[in-house]
This record gives sequence, structure tokens and C-alpha cells, in this order.
Amino acid sequence: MASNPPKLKIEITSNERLKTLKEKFEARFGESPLFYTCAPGRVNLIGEHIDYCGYSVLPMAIEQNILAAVSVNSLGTIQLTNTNPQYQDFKVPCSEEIVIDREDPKWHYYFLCGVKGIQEKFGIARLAGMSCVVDGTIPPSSGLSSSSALVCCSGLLTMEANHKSLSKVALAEICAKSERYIGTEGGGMDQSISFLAEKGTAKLIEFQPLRATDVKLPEGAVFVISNCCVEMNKAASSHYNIRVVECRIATKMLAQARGLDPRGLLKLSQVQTELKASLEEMLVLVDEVFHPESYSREEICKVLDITLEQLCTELLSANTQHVMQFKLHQRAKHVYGEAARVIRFKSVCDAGSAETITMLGELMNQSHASCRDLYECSCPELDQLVDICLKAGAVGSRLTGAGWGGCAVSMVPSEKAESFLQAVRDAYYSPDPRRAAMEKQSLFVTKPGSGASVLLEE
Ligand code: ADP
Ligand code: NG1
Repeated sequence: MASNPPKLKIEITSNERLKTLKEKFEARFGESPLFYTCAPGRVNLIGEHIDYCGYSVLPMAIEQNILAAVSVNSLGTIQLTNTNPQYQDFKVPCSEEIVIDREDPKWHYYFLCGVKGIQEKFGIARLAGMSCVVDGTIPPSSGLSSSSALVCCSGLLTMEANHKSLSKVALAEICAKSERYIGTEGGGMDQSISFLAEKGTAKLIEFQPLRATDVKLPEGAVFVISNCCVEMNKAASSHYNIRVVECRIATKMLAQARGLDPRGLLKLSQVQTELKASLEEMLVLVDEVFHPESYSREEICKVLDITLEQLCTELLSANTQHVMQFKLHQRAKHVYGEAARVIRFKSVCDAGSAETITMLGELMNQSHASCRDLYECSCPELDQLVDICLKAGAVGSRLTGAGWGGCAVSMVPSEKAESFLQAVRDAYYSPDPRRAAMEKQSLFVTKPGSGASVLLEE
């Protein structure tokens, strides 16, 4: 498990995308790339919004990735170009401190998150100058982790360019931490699967300590991703961090209600550990402790015996200072319920019976209902798409990733895959010209792909 990301020798001319990237690099920088790095996006099969609560998740890497061509320059600058003209060129001298502007999450700041993570890990006073051309195929802001793939790709190339070496686990942890510089308090699932993924298998990702276990998906079903074509940029909105904060407050309130010291407890999983309770017992406790109505700041302060100032500085984050109402019952209920579904999903896969596909489908449907109704992280278009997928023959369908837009993942019996794709096309994409134009990159079958790697020209 402590292995490093693979270094693969590759014949560039046999791969169209790499060949084009190499040509663009040469046209832009007047030299050939020294090496390439790539890091995949992911689809989370089950376990949504629970990684930052300390619970295990069950994603797999997808084929779509972020790929970068890199050379080390003697100019002492980091200079970036993107093959997509929507993302502007960027340049910074290595002598300057790396600053990440949370107020304006431009693409190069995600790149710099990866650079900063490696710089801090090794205490590098002066980074090597790097020239990079970045090329991405993951639909952005759609729940398939384009941002983390970019951070992981940049972390890996910075490590390589500065002649350092780290295990995949260490890289995943560094990139998870450093992506938080952009302002979202992510849990680490995306960076973990981007480094730890292996072709042909989904992974159960567990935290503290970080580890990944193979999960063999059932034969006889395929996983299909469909994008509802509503984008949601996590760093430019506060939806995501509001949920993180609600879970943090719920942690403190549950701890307080059961006579534990809430200081030092930040994640819902920690309360469970302290109480030595099962997830089922935690669900009962949530019903006992929380009322279903929203909590005001005043009520929270009173229960926790803290001042409004402490609430703002110790529990709220920079972009959640404006929040007045907190839904604690619903959020905690989702988290403990979803954590239990992940465990069941893995055991159903491991057991492999005639009922496997039906049982997994049922868990996926419950997960979507919980995300929609308790966690309120879906949106009307995504709910409509999930309904269409179920009517089109999926056994299970749910939003994947952060939500509020983006993609659904559906499990479809293999023999129904073609008719499923056609039915979803007809019902969701074809009637709307904007969606129809996006269909090719928005509706596709996906298989578990490999993790991040360094590519060297043969
Ligand atoms: P996701 O759910 O895909 O991680 P986010 O909203 O968190 O979505 O991050 C999307 C951001 O990541 C984009 O706005 C952009 O800044 C960056 N990004 C994604 N893909 C690329 C790419 N191919 N090149 C450059 N930046 C990218
Ligand atoms: P995406 O889908 O990449 O926005 C986000 C978080 C994950 C996880 C999921 C919800 C980041 C980088 N990613 O994923 O850690 O919490 O939402 O399950 O913040």
C-alpha cells in the first residue's frame, strides 16, 4: 500500500491526445516536454457527503482525467497554459510566495494548491521552474472531481520536477489538505481515489488511517454517468461548506447531549467512536437529541454554552458567516444513514448472490432520496434525470459528488444498456438543444479506471 505512483513508459505517437499535447507544448515553449502526469476524475457509487464526517466512501476512477505536459525551466517561473482557451495563461516567479485567492477560484489556483502542498511537505525554499500545458477531459463542476484531478496532477508533477518521492497515500493526503486552500472543506475522497484507484475495481476508501480496499462490482451490470447539465462550482458558492458546518455543529450538540466533552470533537464519526455505538444507535440518538425545525444561532450558542463570537470563529468558516439557520436533525440523519449504506453496499458486493444487483440498486435509490430530502444537495434537474434513468431501466440511480447540479450514476443491467442510453437520450437530452449539444460528453458508460501516474516518452 505504501507504493509510489507508477512511472509508465509510453510511445507518444501511438496516443492521439498525448501527441497533440506534445505538439502544443513545443509550439508554446519551444522545447519538448520532459515528462507528463495524469490524474483521473472519479464517480462515487455510494457514500455522499460523509467523507468530511470521517466515514468511508465507495468511488471508482473514471477514464476522464487531467493530463499535463511538463518541462523544468531555468527561468525560475511556473508558467501554465491550458489547451482549453477558456482557461487563461498564468505565470508566477518561484521566488514569490504562493498565494491562493479564495474569493476568485480561477483554474490556476487549483494548480497552485498542488504546488503549495508539495512545497510545504518538503519545505522547499525555491521550487524548480516549471513549464506546463494542461489538458482536461472531465466535465467541470459536475460532481466528477475535475478540481481534485487538477490538484493531484499538479501535486504529482511538482514532486517529480523537484526530484522528490512520495507514496500514493502521502500524495493523496497532501493534495486533500492543499485543495482546502481554495476554501472548500473537502473530506479527501477525491484525491484518495485519484491516487489509489486501480483498473477494474471500485474501492472502499477509509480514513484515519487512509486506506483503499478493492470492491468487486457485480458482473451483469454497467454503471452509466449522466450529467444534468447544471454546473455548480463548489468554491464559488457556500452550499458545500454550509453542510460541513452543520455537521460540525451537530457533532458538538450530540456530544454535549450525551455528556461528552465537545471540545476536540469535530466529526460525526468521532461521536460514534466515543459512544461506542452502532450506526443504528446513532440514528436513534439523532431522533432523540434534535428537533426537526432549523436551529438558530442563539439556540446553538445556548445549548453549547458558547458566545456568538465563538460560534463564528470556531465553528463557522469564512464563507458561512452569513448563515442564520442550521438543519441539524436532517443532516446528521443523512450522514449516519449513508455511512450504514456504504457498509451494506460493500458486503452485498462481497457476498455476490443472485440478488446483488437488486440490493445494490435499492441502496443507491435510498442514498439519492436521503441526499434529496435530508441533505438537500440535489436540484430539480438532477431529480428529473434520476427519475428518467429509473424509468429507462436502471436498477438504481443517484446523484454523485457534491450535487446541486452535475451528474447522476445509474446501475443498469448489461443487456439493457443500449435501450437505457436511448431512452435517457430521448427523454432528457434530445428535447433541449443545449443539452443535446452536450450529450456526447454527458451520457456514457464507465468502468473502474487506474490512478494517477507519471508518463515518460519511450
Ligand atoms: P468538480 O466537482 O468537477 O471538482 P469544482 O467546481 O469543484 O468541480 O471545480 C471546477 C473547477 O476546476 C473549474 O472551475 C476550473 O477552475 C477547474 N478545472 C476543471 N477542469 C479543468 C481543466 N480541464 N483545466 C483547468 N481547470 C479545470
Ligand atoms: P465533488 O464532487 O468533486 O465536488 C465534493 C468533495 C468530496 C465529497 C463530495 C460529496 C472536494 C474536493 N470534494 O466532491 O470530498 O465530500 O463532494 O460526497 O471538496
